[in-house]
Amino acid sequence: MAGYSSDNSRVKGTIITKQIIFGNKSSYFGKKRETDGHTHSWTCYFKSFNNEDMSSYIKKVQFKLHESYANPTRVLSKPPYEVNETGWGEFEIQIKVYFMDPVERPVTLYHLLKLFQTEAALASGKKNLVSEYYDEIIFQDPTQMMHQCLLSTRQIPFSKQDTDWVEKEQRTLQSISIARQKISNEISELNERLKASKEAIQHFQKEIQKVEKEQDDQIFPAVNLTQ
Ligand code: V91
Repeated sequence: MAGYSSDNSRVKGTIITKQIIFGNKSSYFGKKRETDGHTHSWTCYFKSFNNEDMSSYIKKVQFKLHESYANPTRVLSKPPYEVNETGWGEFEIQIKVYFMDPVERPVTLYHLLKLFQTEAALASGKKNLVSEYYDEIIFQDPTQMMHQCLLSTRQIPFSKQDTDWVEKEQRTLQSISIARQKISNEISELNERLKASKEAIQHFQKEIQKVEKEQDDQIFPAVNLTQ
């Protein structure tokens, strides 16, 4: 069949995996805004993990914000798939991804918007926060049309803001290694204290036995058979 407008045939035995990132970044104003009480600006986003242009196979991405927002359903039909907003609190955002092939079921993701820094991050003066998650969308036996769309993606050049995952992995592995060493040292120290305590217990048990024996001897002196 020419074209695929009415061709629902599937590419059997084919699995295509797309690596994705979704989440939000946020930044504190520094104070509560007088006009509306808003305290943070934030961006909720959906993007590829490996910087590919997803518009070849994604029709639109729908973000459903809290109903108190004006026009809570925000639809993006081209990248960047993101919503820029301001607010004062954290709530769940529904992200629904629609594909070029209408036969393909949309994928729904949920993200809890994060605005507030942890105590430690706040103390070290961090202003910007990122809360994002990795996932994979797996297309099994896609239709001819979807197969074409999935394989015709272009690479977007990396921007300065993008996370350097190789560097992040190295830093994470290093921090895990330091934590392991620290825990290992703590275990050694505790084992030494345990050993010392066991020896002290043994020492005192011997001491108790000695005192008990002395008391016993006072009541029942040993009989001298040589007399
Ligand atoms: C939370 C609504 C700015 C409640 C407890 C929020 C909407 C829903 C939120 C928000 C929950 C929009 C408006 C008029 C003025 C813990 N905005 N839910 N501003 N988290 O920030 O915060 S926050 S409507």
